[in-house]
Amino acid sequence: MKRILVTGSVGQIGSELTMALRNKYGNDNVVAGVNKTMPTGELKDSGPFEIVNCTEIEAVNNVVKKYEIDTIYHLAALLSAVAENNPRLAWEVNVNALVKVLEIAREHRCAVFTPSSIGAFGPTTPPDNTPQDTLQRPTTMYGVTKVSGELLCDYYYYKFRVDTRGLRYPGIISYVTPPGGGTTDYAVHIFYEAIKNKQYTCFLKEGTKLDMMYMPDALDAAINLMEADPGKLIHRNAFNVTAMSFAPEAIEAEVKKLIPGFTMDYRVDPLRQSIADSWPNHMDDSVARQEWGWQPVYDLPAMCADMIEKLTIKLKL
Ligand code: AKB
Repeated sequence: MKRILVTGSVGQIGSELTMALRNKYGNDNVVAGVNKTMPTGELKDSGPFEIVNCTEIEAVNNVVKKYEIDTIYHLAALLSAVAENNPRLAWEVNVNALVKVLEIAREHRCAVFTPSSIGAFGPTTPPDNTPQDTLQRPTTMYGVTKVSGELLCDYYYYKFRVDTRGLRYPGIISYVTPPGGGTTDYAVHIFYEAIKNKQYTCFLKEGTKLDMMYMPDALDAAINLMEADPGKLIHRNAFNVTAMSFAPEAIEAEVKKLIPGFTMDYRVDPLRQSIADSWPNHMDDSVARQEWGWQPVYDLPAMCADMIEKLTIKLKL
């Protein structure tokens, strides 16, 4: 049985991925790595957790040794808008901490999962059907850290044979833990406001098309990639993966069908709009489909229906 450490385990993806991994591999085999925010509820009660600041190599080393970890899902990272407001911290967390995790993985022969993002692309990348292997000149600090992370993971595989694997995630939509400071967060906020107030003011402008994915698919993608036959992986790190691509008006129309009377207007946030404008409209994820069988379940209508059902229960409305 695998022995897993999840860093960033109280974050948007980490909180749900830790639980999915505990369900699959056993509660005691999955350690929730936390930094400043302590876990609560099921995440805290269902299995071990440890305070591990990934910028401190000894902290990571101690947890890996204590639990005999063989696989690290390294999710501790700053999202795009936060990174743009604090580029030095973004480099420290998104790159320097990753190097430390990779060094520990090299020493203890751990496999490492690291998420990249659509943010690894830039304005000169082909925006439609963005190929797996293409031009990457991001203009955000977030993007610079994500490209660096992709290259570092490739390097540790080729040079030291560390089993590194990764995905370029699109915006992730979930009703469990809200995202913190991303450019795609509007596609989560819209549901909270639609259910509570039947009104939402969107911070990206009409026509801003971006790739998105519902959380169950994002969790399956990470776990299935880590379970994939290594002999079939040519790319290893930074697979394009997407499940849907839409602009704000398309999700508005879908939400309206389920919550009659819902309205949306726009107040554009210049920072997040400029970040979104530098990202692709829609990635080609056929390489992930070929190499390890990537196949999302949720499209826009299915995601909206499930979000509204689950969030209404969560908000007790
Ligand atoms: C963000 O908006 O920063 C993230 C991402 C697409 O990487 N959700």
